[in-house]
Amino acid sequence: MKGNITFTILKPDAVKNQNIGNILADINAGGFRIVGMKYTRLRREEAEAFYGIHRERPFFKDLVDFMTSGPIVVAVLEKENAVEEFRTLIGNTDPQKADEGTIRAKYAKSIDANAVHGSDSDENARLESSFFFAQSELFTEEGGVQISYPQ
Ligand code: DGI
Repeated sequence: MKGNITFTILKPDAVKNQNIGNILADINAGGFRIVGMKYTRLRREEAEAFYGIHRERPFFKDLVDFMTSGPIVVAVLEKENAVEEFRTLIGNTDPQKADEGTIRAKYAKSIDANAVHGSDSDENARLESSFFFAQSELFTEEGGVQISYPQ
């Protein structure tokens, strides 16, 4: 069964360009509920850990530099089939290739400054949520905490 939770980051470019409100409006209009949200900034070690899977890629240093360059908004979102639905809403990693109307097509400038992150699997959605949020900081539709984190 597909999970109903995904995790997003409104990246430093989205914050700098004052697109927090626009992007959150698109997220709500896309049928997602906000389950948890924070305004924060990544330290270098945190960005390296979060993007650890890309450690060997040539763009890793640029990615970490960019993700630590300013404040971000992190959020946990709820919708049926959330991971896939959210990736459709944000569009291709490269905004030049993103479908018209998607968040990246509207608000991203380049493949590295691409406005938003969206988890790529249910497992990563839980893992990434647990990176930023305690279970007690997440509020599902019924108001209760519903996300079970891996031990
Ligand atoms: O899941 P996505 O964010 O769509 O894409 P991903 O998991 O493949 O890559 C994570 C981030 O790394 C992406 O949002 C931007 C950056 N990135 C990915 N591929 C490239 C890249 N940055 C540069 N400069 N060049 C790339 O080819």
